[in-house]
Amino acid sequence: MKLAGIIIAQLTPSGRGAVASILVAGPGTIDLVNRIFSPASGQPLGELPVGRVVFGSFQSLSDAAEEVVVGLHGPEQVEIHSHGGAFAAAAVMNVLAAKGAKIVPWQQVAEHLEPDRVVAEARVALAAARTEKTAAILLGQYHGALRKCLEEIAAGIERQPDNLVPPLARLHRLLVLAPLGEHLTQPWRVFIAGAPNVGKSSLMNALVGYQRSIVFDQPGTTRDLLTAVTALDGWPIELVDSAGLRESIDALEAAGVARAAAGMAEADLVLWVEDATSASVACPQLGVGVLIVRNKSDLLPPGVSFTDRDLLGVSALTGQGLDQLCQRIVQQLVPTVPARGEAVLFTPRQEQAIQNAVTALSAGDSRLAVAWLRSL
Ligand SMILES: Nc1nc2c(ncn2[C@@H]2O[C@H](COP(=O)(O)OP(=O)(O)OP(=O)(O)O)[C@@H](O)[C@H]2O)c(=O)[nH]1
Ligand SMILES: [Mg+2]
Repeated sequence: MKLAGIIIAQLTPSGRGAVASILVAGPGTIDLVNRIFSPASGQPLGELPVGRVVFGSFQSLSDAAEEVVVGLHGPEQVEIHSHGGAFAAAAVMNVLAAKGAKIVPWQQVAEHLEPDRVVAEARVALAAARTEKTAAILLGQYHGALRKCLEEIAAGIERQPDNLVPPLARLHRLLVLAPLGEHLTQPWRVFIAGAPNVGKSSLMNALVGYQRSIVFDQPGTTRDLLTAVTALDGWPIELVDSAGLRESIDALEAAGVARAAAGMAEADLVLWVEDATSASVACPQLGVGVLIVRNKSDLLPPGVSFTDRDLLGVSALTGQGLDQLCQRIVQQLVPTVPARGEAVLFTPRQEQAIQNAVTALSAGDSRLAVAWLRSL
């Protein structure tokens, strides 16, 4: 996309670092940087070929000279590498902004400089991927898996407008994987709920591997919602521990119970924890998936086990059954895994466009379907 003015963005994350990298791009970039950058060699940037890296000093607003390295990326694009940390980078960016350039978030730079919008979105999404597995899928999209798939479907429709079964099947497959695609950058939310004292916090701690929640032998210990992010089989998962559900006259506990009840309905999956040594407590009706977990199964007499496959016997204390529980959580959240290199939709915008293409195709409007596919 052609830029109307000069933009500046910090490419390195904020925080401590040895070097901060700042991108400057747009018409007049070289002239602007020349006005404030003095190369040690004395040769102005405009006289140097693209690809050159130049050391010199940068005149900041406080008139102090910052030492920087400038890389010439193109006729209208340079990268300035200053000392790391927020202060030095801000000094460089502020002087450029004072001369008319616009500071933008790095995500916008990706959109401006990357001609393919899907690839630009993949680049932004990649930075938010928390596991190797999710990053690998997004990397596939960055390298063109989704773009190629969309183009093949569009070309297939144009070639054979009377045979819409194969393109519809491919579009449906994209939509099947779309919920997973959205979780490549956002962990699934797994809510641990149940009656007081059944071992919800103990289960949370056992699953994350450290003492995130307070465990106590009295009911009503956990009040607020407590979260911890972990990965199960390489999929990012946010676990939420909550107050035990019961009628309480204690206003503080009642507030926690209300939060728990509201949070359950917004989760991707609820682990409904019960005490294996006591009678079951029915899980409230929810519009989300529920796994019933019978905790404290270490206290059951030897030989007693759960025959119902929908009940999972575990012990947060001994770790018994936790592997199976993790497997069931993953099966429930990720029922379909993309093949290696397969196209995956990963933003709501992409999913909406594909849904529109399916609607158009189902109504027999193949031209509109192709337009939706190429709009991405
Ligand atoms: N034997 C046994 N005891 C357990 C197990 N899990 C938890 N407990 C005990 O049960 C008691 C309650 O555990 P918590 O994890 O605090 O229970 P909770 O459901 O979070 O309780 P609230 O926050 O009060 O609702 C503690 O004394 C734990 O040590 C288990 O698997 N086996
Ligand atoms: Mg608790």
